[in-house]
Amino acid sequence: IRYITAGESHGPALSAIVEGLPAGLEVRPEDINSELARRQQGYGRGGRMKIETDKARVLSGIRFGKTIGSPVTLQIENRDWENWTVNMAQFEKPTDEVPAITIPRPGHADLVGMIKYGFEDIRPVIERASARETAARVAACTLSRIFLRSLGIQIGSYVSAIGPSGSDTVSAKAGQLLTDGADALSGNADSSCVRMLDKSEEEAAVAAIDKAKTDGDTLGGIIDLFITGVPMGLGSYVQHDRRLDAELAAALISIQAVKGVEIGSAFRNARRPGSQVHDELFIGKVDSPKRKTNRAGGLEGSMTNGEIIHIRLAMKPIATLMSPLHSFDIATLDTHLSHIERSDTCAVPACSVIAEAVVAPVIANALLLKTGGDHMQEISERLETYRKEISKR
Ligand code: EPS
Repeated sequence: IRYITAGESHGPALSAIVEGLPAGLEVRPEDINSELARRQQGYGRGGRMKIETDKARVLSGIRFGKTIGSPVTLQIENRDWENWTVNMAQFEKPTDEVPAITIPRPGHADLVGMIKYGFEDIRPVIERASARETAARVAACTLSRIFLRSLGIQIGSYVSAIGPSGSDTVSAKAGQLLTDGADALSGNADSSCVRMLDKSEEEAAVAAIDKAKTDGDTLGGIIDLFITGVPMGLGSYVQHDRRLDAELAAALISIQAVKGVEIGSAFRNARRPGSQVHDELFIGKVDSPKRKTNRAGGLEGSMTNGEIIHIRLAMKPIATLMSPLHSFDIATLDTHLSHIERSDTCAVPACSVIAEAVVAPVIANALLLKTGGDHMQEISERLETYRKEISKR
């Protein structure tokens, strides 16, 4: 399964083409649109989310509610486009001069992007570097997520820290919720405006976001992501490009503003002796291997080991500050405070929804490499056979 997105933040629409989905997968528009709605949520979002109500239009690849094996085309209209038809005109030259943006924002793609692509105006960089692109990614990746869910594999997350608020350890509540699958965890997190599990941490996060907004500042945070129901043996240690931990990390780092990925408790593990790190093996009730800890995050030798996959992500604060940082005007070379573009104070809750989405095609591909198959029935039969086989060992 591969996918590609297109679209500018203030262009007419965002699009995605998803190729390689098996035939016979049941898809309902609401399954995609509910994920798009989740991506728009979160305390600390800016004005854009009041304008948009993202919905994906399916232009190919689905017939009578099921995939047909051919590429799926998805399109999400940008409602804000009607306010940008002059500034973002594709062919007509505007009658009045559209002022160029020439003061790059530190931490954004602006400076390098304009030099690299030879622009005298930062606008084209802003348009495509914008995290608005993740709406198309969520729509595209949700198809893989639906595929996985139909095979008993669920992806969920919660926000463990926003700025100074929150915690550094996995919440005990998350552990309890995960026994019912990762959907239960995400469902619970969705009831919080910052997707946190602890009410007092939520209050601290809301207060921190309010303060950042008043200060014209922004806040990043930490997200804990889990995948449940994954059989052991996906991925491989035999070649660098088949290592599943590497592929998961790459998918997550590709999300705008995600700067760190930790598998299991990797950073804490690094400071402890091996005897306190590795998850000891025991024989379980049905003679299958069991671990009492999961510090490896469900991945050993770059393969799934049958435990819950656990990944932690660090999102940096958004680079557009309403109290701007020091920069310079690239046209005049005068020092100047950086450009202000409408933005969010905090988008960590949205980022957690995006993270849930982008790992789905990675796991789906690893699963399809194991089972093969072009339609849902043969894939689910083969997976069932494989699950039975490994449960005997
Ligand atoms: C976003 C849409 C953008 C920003 C945000 C994410 O909309 P606009 O550029 O029209 O305000 O709100 O993008 C950024 C924070 C960024 O740095 O690009 C969205 O749909 O998620």
